[in-house]
Amino acid sequence: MASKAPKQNIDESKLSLTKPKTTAVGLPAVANALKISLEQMGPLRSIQTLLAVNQVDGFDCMGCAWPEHEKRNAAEFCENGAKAVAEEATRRRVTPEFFAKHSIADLKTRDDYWLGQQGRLTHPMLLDEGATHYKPIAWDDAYELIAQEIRDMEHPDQSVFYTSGRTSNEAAFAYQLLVRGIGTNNLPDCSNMCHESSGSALVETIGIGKGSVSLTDLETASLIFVAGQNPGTNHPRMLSALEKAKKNGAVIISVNPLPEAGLLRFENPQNISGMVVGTQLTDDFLQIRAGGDQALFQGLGKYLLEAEAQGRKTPGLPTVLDHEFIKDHTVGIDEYLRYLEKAEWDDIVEATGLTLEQIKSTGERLLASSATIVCWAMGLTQHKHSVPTLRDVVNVLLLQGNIGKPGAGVCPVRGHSNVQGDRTMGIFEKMPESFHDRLDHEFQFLSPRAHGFDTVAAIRAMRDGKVRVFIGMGGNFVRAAPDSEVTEQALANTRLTVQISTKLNHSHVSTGRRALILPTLGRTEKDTQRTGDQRVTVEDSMSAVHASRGRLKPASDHLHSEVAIVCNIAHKIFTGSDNLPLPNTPKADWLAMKDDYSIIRKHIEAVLSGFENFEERIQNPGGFVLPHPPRDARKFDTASGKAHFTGNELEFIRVPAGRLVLQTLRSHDQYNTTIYGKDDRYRGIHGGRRVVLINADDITELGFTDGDMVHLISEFQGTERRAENFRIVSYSTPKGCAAAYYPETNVLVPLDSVADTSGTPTSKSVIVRLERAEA
Ligand SMILES: Nc1nc2c(c(=O)[nH]1)N[C@H]1C(S)=C(S)[C@@H](COP(=O)(O)OP(=O)(O)OC[C@H]3O[C@@H](n4cnc5c(=O)[nH]c(N)nc54)[C@H](O)[C@@H]3O)O[C@H]1N2
Ligand SMILES: Nc1nc2c(c(=O)[nH]1)N[C@H]1C(S)=C(S)[C@@H](COP(=O)(O)OP(=O)(O)OC[C@H]3O[C@@H](n4cnc5c(=O)[nH]c(N)nc54)[C@H](O)[C@@H]3O)O[C@H]1N2
Ligand SMILES: [Mo]
Repeated sequence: MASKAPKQNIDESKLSLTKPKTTAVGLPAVANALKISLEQMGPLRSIQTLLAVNQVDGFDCMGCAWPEHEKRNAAEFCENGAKAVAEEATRRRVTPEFFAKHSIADLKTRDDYWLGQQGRLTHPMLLDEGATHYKPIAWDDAYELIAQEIRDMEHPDQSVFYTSGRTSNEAAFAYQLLVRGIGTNNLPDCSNMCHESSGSALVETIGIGKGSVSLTDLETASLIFVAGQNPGTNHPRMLSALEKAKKNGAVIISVNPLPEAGLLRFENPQNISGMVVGTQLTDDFLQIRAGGDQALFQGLGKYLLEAEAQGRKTPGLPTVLDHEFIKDHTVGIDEYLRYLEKAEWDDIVEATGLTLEQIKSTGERLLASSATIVCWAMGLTQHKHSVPTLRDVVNVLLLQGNIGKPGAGVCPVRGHSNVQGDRTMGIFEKMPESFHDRLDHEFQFLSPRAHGFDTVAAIRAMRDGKVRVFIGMGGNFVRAAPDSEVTEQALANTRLTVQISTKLNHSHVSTGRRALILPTLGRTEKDTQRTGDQRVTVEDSMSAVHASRGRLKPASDHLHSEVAIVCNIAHKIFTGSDNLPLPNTPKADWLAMKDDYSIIRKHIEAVLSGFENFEERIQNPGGFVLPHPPRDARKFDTASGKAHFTGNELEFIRVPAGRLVLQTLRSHDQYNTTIYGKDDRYRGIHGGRRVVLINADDITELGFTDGDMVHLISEFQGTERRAENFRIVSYSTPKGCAAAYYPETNVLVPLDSVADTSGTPTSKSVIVRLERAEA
């Protein structure tokens, strides 16, 4: 039997600490995954469900976007994938009776853990203007209400359509068509807060915003950087790939302010010998200061040039630099070299907090490598200077010809399981003209060309009263976005908020004047429409597209699929019998698309290149891999047709005296804003989340001791934001660099503090001071 959901918020007074771990996974992970699965699903459902994860003809794990191998293990899942699945396949339910019992005021006092643990949403619900409780509403009435609000708008840009990254390709494609049919490009998504900096830097330099490596490349690389990423928690299956790479002789360098367990050592629970021995994954750990990565890569570029001047060689090349590649396939090296010359070693050392010897020996690693891959995640994308940082990563790879070569390339490791696919489908506030042209041609209408709002712009527009309707396709906007109080007020300024969700979260209680909850199917569930059982498709971090089919009976008989919800809304708006048709409506048969998702796939095939014979190719168990010109043929879809070296001014964070730079990160027991449990096992934190990890010397210098309770005050351009009652934990992190969990600390991230070019909130560099909390 599934256990009862918690009755209380997390009791932070129960917090306890143990020594941080240096090894990830192994038997404790399996035990922990099973414990959570049994609690949520009971024994039979646990086994049935977990065995179907990532299997051919099973469903795609929603834990992360890491790719599957063609030859799959019987149990192709990891501890945190199992937890993500258990959260969705839980037997607990949030019913109309639940909403009758709990007022909005009551629900607002609950924490993310409590809300998420209540279970799956079962019925569409309406919170009417001025009401204290959600009440059930019929699906048709809910669709009518949305259509009415949209048709009442004075301008299409008064609506905002958010997407989180779990939505299938089919739902995403239909959704963007609905939105563009209404006449706006206001399509902010979680990517704006996540890998947008990667996309910005990669499109500009190599002509495509996606990673250029395959699993085989990773397993055959000779040098792998893992920078700004905690795969032991967030991409555990990546550890198996790193283990293989290691066995094949790769050198692995971890670049991180924190000594993350999974990066150091790994015990593979799916490999019996591994359980006994374990693998030392990291050869060199560079404990870098927050925001020091651009300096590191500039230093590495300088080192390669010095080695070139000394007449040294990269394995397989006559020189250090790959001159043939540089001449045939790149432009802009002179500009890059000018900036490298300007960068001073003293600044590089200060910015990184590393020694010159560490940087030089990393340079030696590059000189010894015939094929280098750089992997990264949020530690590199959520700083003010993230885009230049990633441009400098690309620069270093280009020098030795490490793009479009086996075992080499860029590897931005995506978060949500279909965030990359959603972008391919057109979930983007500024899609290229070529996409619009093909969309218009397929649906015989004129899609709007003016760029829409990204996440931060959408919050500003709502704050300023310019938005009437907010629709969230999954996700938890109010908690994921920066500046929580501002975002909450922004949503309150709208006339209607609609959340299409599987589970209860704070976005259901931070509403506009009226609010709807539209409960939807999850990926584990059977999706039956008029023409029979449907499958959907997803794209992983390495551009492989494949089918996903749920097997479980839906959590309630009243759920509509995401595709059905989109098509029903569109049908009401564009063709509803009581309404006059809008001018310039896409010619699409929304009801047919809802009945048979292969019709949507036909449209996708017509609009997007790379999807030829879509339906046929997803019969293949592994699906198919989308074209990637730099990877496949060293072709670059940039203005010059070549890869671009770029010149970037060296930037780094200068922390004011008496302050710390705070990064907001994930614990082991959470999925973004969903809190699975109270522990961060690898970091030795148990039973609570309101902790701030600080370097021991900083604690003393700031006049505190380990265990003190403090308030965190963020300082930005003369404004202050507060998050109260955090316990100081003395932790191995560079001086000046602190860490605390998201989303508790989102209240500290200023809305206007965003990365240049990409607009991503600077969630990994918030300047804070500490204030003693009264005991
Ligand atoms: N179990 C689980 N899996 C997940 C998620 C989850 O919440 N839970 N979330 C999913 C999503 S959406 C995403 S985007 C990914 C996130 O995956 P990660 O990016 O691994 O997630 P974070 O916890 O934000 O960790 C950031 C890492 O970067 C390091 N870091 C911080 N600042 C810097 C810096 O300036 N330089 C360097 N070199 N390192 C730095 C931090 O110490 C930390 O190790 O995971 C996905 N998978
Ligand atoms: N301070 C700080 N803020 C951050 C970050 C950070 O590192 N620090 N990370 C950022 C990143 S990388 C990301 S990606 C965003 C994440 O932002 P979001 O994607 O908006 O947040 P999630 O917590 O993943 O969303 C969880 C909710 O999604 C719904 N859901 C789950 N599965 C499904 C499904 O299959 N269909 C539908 N329709 N709904 C579903 C459930 O109701 C659940 O409550 O947060 C960002 N915010
Ligand atoms: Mo993400």
